[in-house]
Amino acid sequence: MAGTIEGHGGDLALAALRAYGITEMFTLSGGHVFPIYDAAHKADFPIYDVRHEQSAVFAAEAVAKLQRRPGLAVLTAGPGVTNGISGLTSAFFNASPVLVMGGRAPAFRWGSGSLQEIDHVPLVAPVTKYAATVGSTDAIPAEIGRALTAALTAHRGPAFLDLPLEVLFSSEDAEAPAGPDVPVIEADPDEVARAAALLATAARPVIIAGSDVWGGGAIDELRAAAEALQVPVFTNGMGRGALPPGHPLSFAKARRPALGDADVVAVIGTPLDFRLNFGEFDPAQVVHIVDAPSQRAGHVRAAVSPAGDLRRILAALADHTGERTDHAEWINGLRAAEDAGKARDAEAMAAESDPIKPARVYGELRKVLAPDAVTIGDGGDFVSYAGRYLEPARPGTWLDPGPYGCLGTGMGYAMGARVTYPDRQICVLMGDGAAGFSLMDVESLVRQDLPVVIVVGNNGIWGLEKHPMRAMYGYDVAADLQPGLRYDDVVRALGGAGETVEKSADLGPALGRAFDAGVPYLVNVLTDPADAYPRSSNLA
Ligand SMILES: Cc1ncc(C[n+]2csc(CCOP(=O)(O)OP(=O)(O)O)c2C)c(N)n1
Ligand SMILES: [Mg+2]
Repeated sequence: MAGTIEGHGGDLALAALRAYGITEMFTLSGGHVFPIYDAAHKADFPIYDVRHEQSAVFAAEAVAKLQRRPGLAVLTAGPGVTNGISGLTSAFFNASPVLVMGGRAPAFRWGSGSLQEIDHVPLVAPVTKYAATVGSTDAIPAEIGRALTAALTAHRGPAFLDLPLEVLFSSEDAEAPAGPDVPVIEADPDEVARAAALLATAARPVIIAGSDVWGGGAIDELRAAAEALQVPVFTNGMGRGALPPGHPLSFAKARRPALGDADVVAVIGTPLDFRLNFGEFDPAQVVHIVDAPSQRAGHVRAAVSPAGDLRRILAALADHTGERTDHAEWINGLRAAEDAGKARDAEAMAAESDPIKPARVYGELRKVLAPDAVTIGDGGDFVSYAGRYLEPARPGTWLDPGPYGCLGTGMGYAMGARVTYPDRQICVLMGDGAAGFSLMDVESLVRQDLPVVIVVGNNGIWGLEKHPMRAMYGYDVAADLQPGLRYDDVVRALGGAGETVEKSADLGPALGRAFDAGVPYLVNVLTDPADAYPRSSNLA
C-alpha cells in the first residue's frame, strides 16, 4: 500500500485506476457516475464519450488489446451497463483486460424502485473474471485492485464493479493500492520438455499462434522457438503479424496442405475452437500450449498441454537441446504452396471487374497502408476477405471481433486505436450491415478530433447470411439492405467526409484522399452482391 488518499468515491477510484496504468476512460453520461467524471475533470484525466455504451466498452477493449494493459469503460446504472454486455462478452472471449465500472442505484433504499435499479452482478458474472458491488467508499481502491488483478492474471479477461450511488458520492480516507502485482503461472517443466521434443522430432510439425501470444508479451519468444526448432508458423487473431510476412517460417496461404499433412500441430495461445476445426487434426498429434490450466481443451485429447506463462514456455522451447529431425524439405514444400496461394491472391486483388470485387479493395488498400497501420474488421464476408488479403506486417496491428463474432465493434475499436496511436493510420473495414451498429459514433470521433478511415464494402445485403440462406432454402428473408446507400453522406452529415466509389480504377485515389483528410472519412465502395466468400461451412 502506498499511503492514504482522500476524497469522494470518484477521487478514490481515479487514484487506484491510475496506479494500474489506466490513462483514459470511455463513457456515455449518466448521473450515477458523476463523481468519476468530477475526479477526472479535476485531474485533467481524458474522458472520451460515445453515443452507445457498446462503443465505450469496445474502445476500452481496443486499448486493452493494443496496449496490453487495462482499458476502462464507465457506464451508468441499468441500461448503461446492460448496453455494454456484448462488449464485456467479447472481451471475455478475447481475454482482454477490460474494467467496466457501473453506477448503481442507492443501496440504502434497494428494493424500493429507484431509477435504473437492477442488480448487474448476476447479469455480468458469467462473462467476467470478477464481478462485485463495492460495499463502502473506503473499499473502492482495494476493490479496483482486486478487479484489475483478476483481469490481468492469465487467462486474462474483463472485470466489473458497480458502485451504489451513496458509495460513490460519499467522501472517505482510504489506503491507496500500490499497483499491479500479477501472479505468474509456471508450467510443468516435464510437459514443456515433452512439447519441445514432439516438435523437434516430428517429421512435419506446424505451429499455430494466437492472441494470447501477443497478450502475454511472448512474440519474441515465439519467433525464437520457431527458429530454434525450425517449425512453420501460422497465426490467428492478435497473433497475426507475429512473424513478419517475409520471414522464412511465416505462412498464411498454405494452411490446408500444412494441416492436412502435419504429424504434430502445436496450437499456442488460442483455443481449439471453430476457427481451428475444433482441434481435429487427425492423424496429427496435437500439442496445446495455453496460458492457464482453465484454457486446456476439454473436447480434444492433446498429446501434451503445458499451461503457464507463454513467454517462459516458449523460451524453454527455444532452448531445447534434445534430438531433432530436419524439417527443411517440409518447409520448402509448404513454401511452394504458399507462393502459389500468394500468386492466386495477387490475381484476385488486381481484378478489373464491374461491379467491384471485394478482393480488389484490399489490393488497393495494401498499396496505401503503412506497415504500422492498425486495421479493424467489422462485418461478414467483407471482413473474411480482409483476413485473407491483408497481411499485418507487425503484431498488434489487426483487430477482429474474435471468436464471439459480435458485429458493431467498428467505431469503438477505431476510437481505442486512435487514442492509442495518435499518428498512425487507423482503418476500419466494415460491411454495410455492420455499419448500422456503430456509425453514429462517427459523431463522437468528429467532435473529439479522432480521425479514422472507414472503408465500407457496400454490397446492399447481409452477405454472410443471405448467400448461405439461399444455399440452404433456395430463398432468403431478412437479408437485404438498401442497395447503393450513401453511407458517406451519413458521415458527412455527422461532420466527417467521404465519397462513393463504383469503379475499381477510382479506388486508389479515393483511399489516398481518405488517409489525407484529417477527419473521419468514409469510402463507400459499391461491391458485387453476387460475390460470396468461399466457405467450407455455410453456417455463420
Ligand atoms: C451482433 C450480431 N448480430 C448478427 C450477427 C450475424 N451476422 C454475422 S455476419 C452477418 C452479415 C454481415 O453483413 P455485412 O456487415 O453487410 O457484411 P457482408 O457479409 O455483407 O460483407 C450477420 C448478420 C452477428 N455476428 N453479430
Ligand atoms: Mg453487406
